[in-house]
Amino acid sequence: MIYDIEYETMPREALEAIQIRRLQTTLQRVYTSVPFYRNKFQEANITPSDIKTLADLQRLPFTTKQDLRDNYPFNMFAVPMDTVVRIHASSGTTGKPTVVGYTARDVATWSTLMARALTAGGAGRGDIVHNAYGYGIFTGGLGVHYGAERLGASVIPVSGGNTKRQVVIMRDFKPTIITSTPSYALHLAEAAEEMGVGPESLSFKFGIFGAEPWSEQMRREIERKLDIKAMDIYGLSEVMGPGVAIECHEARNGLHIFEDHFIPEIVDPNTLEPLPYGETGELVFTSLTKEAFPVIRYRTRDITCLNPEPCICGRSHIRMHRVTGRSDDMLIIRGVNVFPSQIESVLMEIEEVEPHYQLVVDRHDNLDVLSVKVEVSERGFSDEVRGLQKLERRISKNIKELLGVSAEVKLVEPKTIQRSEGKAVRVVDNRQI
Ligand code: DLL
Repeated sequence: MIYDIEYETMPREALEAIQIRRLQTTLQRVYTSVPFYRNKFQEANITPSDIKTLADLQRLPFTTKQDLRDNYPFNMFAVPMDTVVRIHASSGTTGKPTVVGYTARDVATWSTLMARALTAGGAGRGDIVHNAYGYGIFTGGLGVHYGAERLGASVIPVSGGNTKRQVVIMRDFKPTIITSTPSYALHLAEAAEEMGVGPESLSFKFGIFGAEPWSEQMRREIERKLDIKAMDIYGLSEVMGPGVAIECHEARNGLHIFEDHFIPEIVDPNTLEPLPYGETGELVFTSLTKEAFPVIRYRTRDITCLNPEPCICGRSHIRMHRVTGRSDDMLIIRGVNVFPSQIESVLMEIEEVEPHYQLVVDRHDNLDVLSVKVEVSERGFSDEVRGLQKLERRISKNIKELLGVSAEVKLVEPKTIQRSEGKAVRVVDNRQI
């Protein structure tokens, strides 16, 4: 099934005609309404009317996460606040998260694109969607929710956590579609097994998983444990939220990017030169229909490649390979985006510790576990054990409050964290995904 047959199967030429028209409208919008973009364009000596073809897009400057932070909270908005009906923010950042806004029309567009995505992932009217993405300032919960309602499915807004209750709901309400991060899906499957609720007592047909990297092996494990077909869904708050791209359940070979709303490019993350189809590099997006928060050549930092080959499902939209990594050091811990520098800034506020630390990420029972090893200063070290435990708890609480992730803090003796001659090894990621 294809939700929006006209747009999703549109021949290339017609699609590109729509893209250039929408791109020009977007450029006019940001040029007149967002000082940041106007200044950037002026520095590059470009006005929106210079962009006449899609190839001209490459003349425009890039936008980075730092640019969004510099314009915190609302200076990137292209509409007056009284037309903004929703605000989300990127998960888990200190002081300055990246804040995104939506007009009523943006929410409607997002819902439609999510309805498209859920359809591509196997859902339809009459399905019951167990939506275990977190509800709140994270875009996952509400994004999927609105899309499922738009589709005419029934949504269970179960959100993340309270796993045992989720298993009871899964058994009793008989949901047919599950949406969550892939790691939480596995955790749920195992919790169900422990409670004696095997796949034969469940009714899931399809699962639509994303918000963090996962592998083909993980897909097979989830499929086996829940007896479903699992699809990969991609998105990011800055570009919209979930529903920027999704695998179709027919081919499950690359994620279709909804190109009538977003133009993807792949660039070399070091030189920023555009790369041809098939080559792996950093994914860059320009939005074509967003009103409140348009983005021009936004550097996602996600590493992937594009495949323009036609797909057996009939959709004409280009496919991106699953995301294989990042061109920065961002970690995703239980769906929360965390930069090591943010943990560092929490540690630096604490007098009794040294700026020598290491983050260790493991996966236990399919849930990410973050430990922070940090050296106590000589002065702090002479403290008694109880004092040290108290300090660990205090640091852990600060990390939770500022970043939204739980971390087990381990204080270690001065000078025990290995020094490096080059870049310090700040992160040890033991997750096998
Ligand atoms: O994670 C939006 C989302 C919600 C996508 C639910 C899919 C499902 P952010 O919190 O802004 O938004 O995080 C965006 O998460 O740049 C990627 O690094 C990563 N990411 C998202 N989807 C995938 C995926 C949401 N399918 C960041 N595979 C992105 C790998 C993903 N990484």
